[in-house]
Amino acid sequence: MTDRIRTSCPRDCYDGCGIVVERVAGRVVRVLGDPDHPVSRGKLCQKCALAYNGVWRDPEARLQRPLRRRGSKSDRHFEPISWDDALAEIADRLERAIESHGPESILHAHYTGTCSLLASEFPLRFFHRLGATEVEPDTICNNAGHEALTYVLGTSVDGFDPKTIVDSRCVMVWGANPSASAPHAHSHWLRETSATVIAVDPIRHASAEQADIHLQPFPGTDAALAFGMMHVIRREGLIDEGFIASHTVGWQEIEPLIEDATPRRTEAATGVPIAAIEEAARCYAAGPSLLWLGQGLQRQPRGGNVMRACAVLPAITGNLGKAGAGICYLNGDGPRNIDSDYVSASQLKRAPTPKISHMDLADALADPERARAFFCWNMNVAASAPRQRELREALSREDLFTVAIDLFQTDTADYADIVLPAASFLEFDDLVIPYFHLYVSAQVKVEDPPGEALPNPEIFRRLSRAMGYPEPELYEGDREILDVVLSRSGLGFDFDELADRGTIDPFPDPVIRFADGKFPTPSGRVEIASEIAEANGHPRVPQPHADSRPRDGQLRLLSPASEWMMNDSYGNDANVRRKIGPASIYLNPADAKTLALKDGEPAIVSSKAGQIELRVRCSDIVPRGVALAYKGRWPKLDATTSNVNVLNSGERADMGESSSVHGTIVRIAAA
Ligand SMILES: Nc1nc2c(c(=O)[nH]1)N[C@H]1C(S)=C(S)[C@@H](COP(=O)(O)OP(=O)(O)OC[C@H]3O[C@@H](n4cnc5c(=O)[nH]c(N)nc54)[C@H](O)[C@@H]3O)O[C@H]1N2
Ligand SMILES: Nc1nc2c(c(=O)[nH]1)N[C@H]1C(S)=C(S)[C@@H](COP(=O)(O)OP(=O)(O)OC[C@H]3O[C@@H](n4cnc5c(=O)[nH]c(N)nc54)[C@H](O)[C@@H]3O)O[C@H]1N2
Ligand SMILES: [Mo]
Repeated sequence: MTDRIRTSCPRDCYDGCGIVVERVAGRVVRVLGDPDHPVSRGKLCQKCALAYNGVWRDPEARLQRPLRRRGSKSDRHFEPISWDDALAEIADRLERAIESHGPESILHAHYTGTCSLLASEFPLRFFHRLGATEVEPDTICNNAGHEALTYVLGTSVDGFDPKTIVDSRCVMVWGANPSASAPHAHSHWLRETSATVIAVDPIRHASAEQADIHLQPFPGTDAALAFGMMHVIRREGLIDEGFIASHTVGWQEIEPLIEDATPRRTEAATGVPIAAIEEAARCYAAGPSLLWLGQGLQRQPRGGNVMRACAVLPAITGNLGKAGAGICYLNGDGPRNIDSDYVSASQLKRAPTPKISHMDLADALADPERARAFFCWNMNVAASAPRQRELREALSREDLFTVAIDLFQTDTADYADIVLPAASFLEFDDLVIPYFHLYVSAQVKVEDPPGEALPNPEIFRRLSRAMGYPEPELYEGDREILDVVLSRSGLGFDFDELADRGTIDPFPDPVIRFADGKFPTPSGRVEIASEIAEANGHPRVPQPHADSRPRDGQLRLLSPASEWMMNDSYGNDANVRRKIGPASIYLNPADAKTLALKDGEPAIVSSKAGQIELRVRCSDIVPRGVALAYKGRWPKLDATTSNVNVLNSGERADMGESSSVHGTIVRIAAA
């Protein structure tokens, strides 16, 4: 007998697809896109279709039992142990670390390996109670953008409702690549609109190719480009003076900088032709216009400044607070009223949580005084974090007690003392709160986890018990939490109804952000000039800065999302590996020629952080001076036992202690 169950994809992806799982006699046979879901429309993206019908459901590939390391870290030898033994050993080692060096000597790194609510937030209850040092999650991804947009708008998580596109005349996608990172937005939302689509990206990826206008700035020059567009807008009388007067502060302070940002200077700084700057500026200013600021955009040495500069565009053209207009970075819980703070129970903290940046993880873990124990969950730092070589050395410390919690034996798990097997999203109930569309979705259990694997929340309830903690919050059941969250949201449905429908759209009419003209900044207005930014050591207003081009035959390396991988989550799927082929670096044919590199041949790519051998691929989607190598490969599955992050020096962006990985400068020579 075949039955079909609705559930939802909890990956860190803009799309947030609805899923239908087909079971025969209670056994899952296929994982498909939900035909009734407004985003997936019956189709999963190609990578999830492969992985969810491949390695994610392959019990042989999955971790099934807790493991304990035998021998030294370099041996990578593990033996199964019982949950009780694993938990007892962890508790004992944590107690010893607390006694000798305090709870802050226990570090934990986590990110968005799964974004479902309980699996990502509930474990924080344990770490809050413990008093562990948190490796600030967003520093690996998007924290510069969060800080920057908060200066300007007072929030970085109240983006436009994608539904409002019906009233838009222009959609500008700046530094995001939906064709990889939001495949359904690429093939439906952007393809079906009658609005003019402008893509701003150094790479001519499929979304840029499909756009009406593609501006191709050199990486790290976007602030100069935004100023150049503002120059044209002001020169042509297209600014919205009423909006500026009543809803912004700092216009006079930025005007002289805009005056100076002539199209000629902008072209010289960014490489974007004057005619294209003018065409895009006119189209955007006429509006109503949407501005989607990607996360790739801010992974730059001056990424915070870039985001602030771009965020001035909607403010001076009145493209805020009305239908068809707005700016989107990410959407938080926002109007859905999801109380994620309740799920993470910050009241369990006994002192403010000590935090470090991912940019400092390798140094912190290398230091026996700072780090006695390390937990890595929902994350595979040995693949995704900067300074891969130093990080691996630090993880090799025999006296660093390490716990990895994952579905798979990742590169990070290879360094663990104890590996705990986690259940996948198909194996427990949870909530999915997508971060682009304003829907609410159910993650529904369709089968039991393999072997003894457990969902994250249950793992952390057991850890709390092993530590002997008395606080009842640490033991609250999943269903109870889901009920409380949904009832507090006031959205009018419970988990059973949501599970039945898969996804509910609580807002049939597009939500218009800032419709009341109020912004959660100190002045209540859009802060083009920000006193808080100034107090934090930044210029009062964004600057028309452009990074200089690499010299002496060096190139700027971009390592964004691949259409076939989901960060590093699918790097171990055999079919995904076939699609991505050997580890490669894409270059403009003219650069390859200058550097005497041949298509298909190996090259040594080096940066100040390290080096790696990659296969050269010539492609004219990459502009001159730029190199492209996708993130997400599993180091141990390649002959180099490393990936592109061996080149990432971990230098910080200008804000948020955040990654500037797209600012990496490399030299390439034939192997
Ligand atoms: N060079 C370069 N590096 C980058 C980036 C870049 O642009 N360039 N981007 C950065 C960005 S934006 C990000 S977000 C990071 C992402 O880096 P990571 O967070 O390391 O990658 P993910 O693939 O999201 O998730 C990691 C792990 O979570 C596990 N997982 C999935 N579901 C569960 C679960 O339910 N429980 C548990 N315990 N584990 C689970 C997966 O099996 C996977 O091993 O990488 C960063 N690294
Ligand atoms: N298939 C797939 N989807 C994913 C992910 C994945 O790994 N694979 N990862 C998920 C995660 S964690 C995140 S954070 C998002 C990220 O998704 P996006 O927001 O799309 O960000 P990136 O993929 O890092 O980069 C997007 C684009 O930014 C461009 N870019 C780089 N530097 C600059 C610059 O200086 N200026 C401009 N204008 N553009 C620049 C890159 O060329 C790239 O095309 O995607 C999510 N979705
Ligand atoms: Mo990310």
